[in-house]
Amino acid sequence: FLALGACANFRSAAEPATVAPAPVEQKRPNIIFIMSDDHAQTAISAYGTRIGKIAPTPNIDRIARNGALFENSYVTNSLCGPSRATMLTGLFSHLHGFTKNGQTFDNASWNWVRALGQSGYQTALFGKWHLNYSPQGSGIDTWAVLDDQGKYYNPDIITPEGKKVVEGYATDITTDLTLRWLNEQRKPGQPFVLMMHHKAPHRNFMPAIRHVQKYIGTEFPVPTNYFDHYDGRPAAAAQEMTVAHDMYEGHDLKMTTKAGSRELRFNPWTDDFNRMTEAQREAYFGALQPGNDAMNRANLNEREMAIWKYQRYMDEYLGTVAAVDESVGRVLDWLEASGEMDNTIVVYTSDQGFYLGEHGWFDKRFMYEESLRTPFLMQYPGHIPAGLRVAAPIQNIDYAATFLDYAGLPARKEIQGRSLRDVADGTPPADWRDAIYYHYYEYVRGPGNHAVSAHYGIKSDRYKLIRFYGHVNAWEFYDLASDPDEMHNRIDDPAMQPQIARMKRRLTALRQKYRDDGGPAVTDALASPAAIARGQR
Ligand code: SGN
Ligand code: CA
Repeated sequence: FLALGACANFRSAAEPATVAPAPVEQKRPNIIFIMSDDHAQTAISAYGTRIGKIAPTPNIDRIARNGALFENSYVTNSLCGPSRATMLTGLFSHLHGFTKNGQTFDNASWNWVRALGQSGYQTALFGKWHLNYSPQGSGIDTWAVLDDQGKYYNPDIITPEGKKVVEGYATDITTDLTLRWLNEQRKPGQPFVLMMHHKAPHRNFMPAIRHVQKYIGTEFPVPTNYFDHYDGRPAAAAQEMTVAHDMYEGHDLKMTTKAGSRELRFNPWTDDFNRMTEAQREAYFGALQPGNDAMNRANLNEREMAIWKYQRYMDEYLGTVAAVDESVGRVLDWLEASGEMDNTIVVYTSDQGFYLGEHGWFDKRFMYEESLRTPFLMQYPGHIPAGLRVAAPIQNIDYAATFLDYAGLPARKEIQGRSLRDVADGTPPADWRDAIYYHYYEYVRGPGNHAVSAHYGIKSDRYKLIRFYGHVNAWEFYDLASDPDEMHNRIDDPAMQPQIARMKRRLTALRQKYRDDGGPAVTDALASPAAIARGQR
């Protein structure tokens, strides 16, 4: 299409009648970038995880069958806004400037979607944005986004025309907008970037009516470290994110005050339920009532209650994942039916991982495995081998470079990540990274936040070294080969000192490579006043 256009422009009257045929131009692939919010790898069956076996995600798994599953996919800062800004720009948080939620992303910043748009792609975004009020000015042609974090039921949707309530369930509304764009607004024949970004399964974990009952009665295995005491791990001990004590019993777990009642326990943000229609409320809370009544009658002790909450958490979290999985299925079905499958890259990812009871937690933020990891699956038939499992460590700084590469655009030197193209071909370059760098900044106590101290660190194929600073000042060191659940901080273990020294040197080198001088230097003594002052800035 582009080649023909170019020919037509250059043809002049003086040109001879016989023109050598233009070289066949490689068709530029469409890109469908699907992202959910807080979807743990542990809740995707293609990852072969304990939860995935019980609550399968057959449609997300289709992407792994058609293409590649990235076994070692990580974020750079396990929080929504920073992660999204990183995906758009290919930069670590300190360089795009969005280090904590609530900061403002400058929509005028360079982003890969605008770059593809300027090169002839149509671009569209539906669902969660959460970088600021709207994508206005970001260079995305067509968009309709959830307001702020987004509501599960009857959400406010922001478009260039303003904000209005749309009746229905957020995941379905986002999918409907996506399919309507594909069917009615897209210009066939022109490549496109389409972003479908779900709110689910983010807190407060509300499944669609059709899925509220889906996992009730299923017994999920309680993680072996659910009753973690955080011995030797002061930062882990200082958090406020346990399922047992920090989840809001009304808002998150929809627990009632007594048998026979629909009155909710602690529920500070009433709008989530008040905005439901009477029919939605009846169906939703009606489905939960037998479980709530039984719990209220059972007079559970503390340990039993902690386990009851874990089971309710899984019912609700995985219930919301069910609609996300259906959504992915609808988009893949569309690709099959439209004949666009072979010319489309489909990515499924999340803005970060999430704790599903490991260490007793929900939420994310920490550099521990479950929230450092994020799902990443990518298909491109004929280009990415079907069923490939990629072991090379990747990070969300890589996405921008990847899409530029697949779209045939020049690499952008400012980008800190690398194109995944060779990795996804099954032939990772010899100089691919062998360790990843991470930096988390947001320390906030109080309702809805989780009091996780700022920290940075390095993960190699075997070891993880973390420096907490600001609120808690501490080093942690894990040997993931012998301690995959990160229960034993070996920082003071004499046998580990040579490894720790080596990892500190590698960490310093990564901080230099990524130009991050935020927080204390690796060599700063733990409690030095200068280090603490730097950590707090
Ligand atoms: C809200 C949640 C927190 C969550 C943050 C960040 N509280 O504040 O539990 O950590 O979002 O999530 S809530 O009670 O308001 O749901 S993020 O995905 O946007 O980073
Ligand atoms: Ca998130």
